[in-house]
Amino acid sequence: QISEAEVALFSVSSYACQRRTTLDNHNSNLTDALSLLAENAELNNEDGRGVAFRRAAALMKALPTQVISMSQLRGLPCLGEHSLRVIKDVLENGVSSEVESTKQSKRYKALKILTGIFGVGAKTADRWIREGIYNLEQLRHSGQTLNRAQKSGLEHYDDLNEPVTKAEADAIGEIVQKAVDSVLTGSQVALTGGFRRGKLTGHDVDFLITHPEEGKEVGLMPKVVAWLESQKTTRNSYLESKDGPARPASNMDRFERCFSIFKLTKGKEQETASHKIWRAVRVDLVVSPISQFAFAVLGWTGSKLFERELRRWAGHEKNMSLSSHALFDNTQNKYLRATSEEEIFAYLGLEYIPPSERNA
Ligand code: 8DG
Ligand code: MN
Ligand code: MN
Repeated sequence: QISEAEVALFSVSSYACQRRTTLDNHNSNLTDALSLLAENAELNNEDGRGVAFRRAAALMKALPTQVISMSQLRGLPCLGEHSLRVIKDVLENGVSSEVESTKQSKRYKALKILTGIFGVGAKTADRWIREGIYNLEQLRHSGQTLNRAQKSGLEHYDDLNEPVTKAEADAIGEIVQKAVDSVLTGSQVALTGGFRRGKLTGHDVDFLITHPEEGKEVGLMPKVVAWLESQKTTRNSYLESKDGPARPASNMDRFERCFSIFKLTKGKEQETASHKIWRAVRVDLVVSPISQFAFAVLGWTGSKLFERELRRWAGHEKNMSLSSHALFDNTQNKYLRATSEEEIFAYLGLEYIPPSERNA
C-alpha cells in the first residue's frame, strides 16, 4: 500500500490545447479503456458522452507518469463521475467491466465491423443492424444497395483496415506531388493528419494542397483526380472516392476535398508475404487557397480532440471563432490574418504547441 504522501499529484490545464501531449503515453491501460467507451458512444450517436470520454482520455494521455492510485487524480479537470468509475475499475481490477461487456456486445462488434467499411457511417450501420446485418458476409448476401465508395470499401476491406506505415505515406506523398506538379506547376503539397504529428502508422494519409498565387488553386482538385484516374495503367493509381468532384462537398467545409482510395504498389519485401503486388490505402486530399493555408494546416493536423479544444478555447475564452479557413474576432468584429500556425496560437493567447505535442 502506498501512503498519500508518497503519491505524486498532477497539475494539468483543462483545455487540451493548453497542454503538450506527445505520443509517449504512460497510461495506455486507462486511455484505451476510456477511448473504447468514447468510440462506442460515438458509434451510437451519443456525442456528449463521446466527447466527455475523449476529454478524460486526453487528460490521462497528458500525465507525465503512470497513475497508480485514485488519490493522484484529486483536483484534476475533465474527469467526470463515469470516467472516474472506469479508471477506478481498471486500477483495482486491471480491466473495466463496462469496457469488457461493451467489447463482447453484439451491437458494438457489428458497428465496428460495418463502420470499418469506407463510406459507411454510424447511421447506415445502425440501419443495417436493425435489418439483421451484423457482419460482411450477411451484408454481401443482404441485397442492400451500396454506393460506389461503399462497394470499393467492401472490396478492399482488409487492406483499408490494415494500418498505413510512414513509408507508405511517403510513397503516396510522392504520387500526390507528381499529380499536382503535372496539373499546375508551383503547387505545394503538405502532409497533415497523424503523420505530421509524428505517428508511425495511421488509418489514412492526409494531404493539403495549395498554390503560392491566390486563386490558382481554384478547380485544382478535379484536375488532380482526373490525372490520378488517368494513371490506371501505371503501377499506382486512384481507385474510388466519396465527397469528390462527382459529389459536391457538403457545406460543412468549403474546401475542395476528396476522401479517396489509392492503389499503392508494394515494395519487394512486402510482396512475398501475400501474393498481391499492391494494396489499397485511404488518402484524404484537401485544397486550400494560400490566404487560408495556415488555418487549413492547423485544422487538418489534428488530433480531432485537439482541434475541438482549440475551437472551444477560441469561443469560450477569447470570444473568437476558429475554423480551418479563418479566425474571427467577435469583439473587434474582424478576421485575423495569419500566415503561420505560430501566429494563430499567438492570437488565441496560447503557448505554441508543435504538431508532435498535439496528440491529445
Ligand atoms: P489517423 O488517420 O492516423 O488514424 O489519425 P488522424 O490523421 O489524426 O485522423 P484523421 O481522421 O485522418 O483526421 C485528421 C484531421 O482532419 C483531424 O484533425 C480532423 C480533420 N478533419 C476530418 N474531417 C474533417 C472535416 O470534415 N472538416 C475539417 N475541417 N477537418 C476534418 O477528419
Ligand atoms: Mn489521418
Ligand atoms: Mn483523414
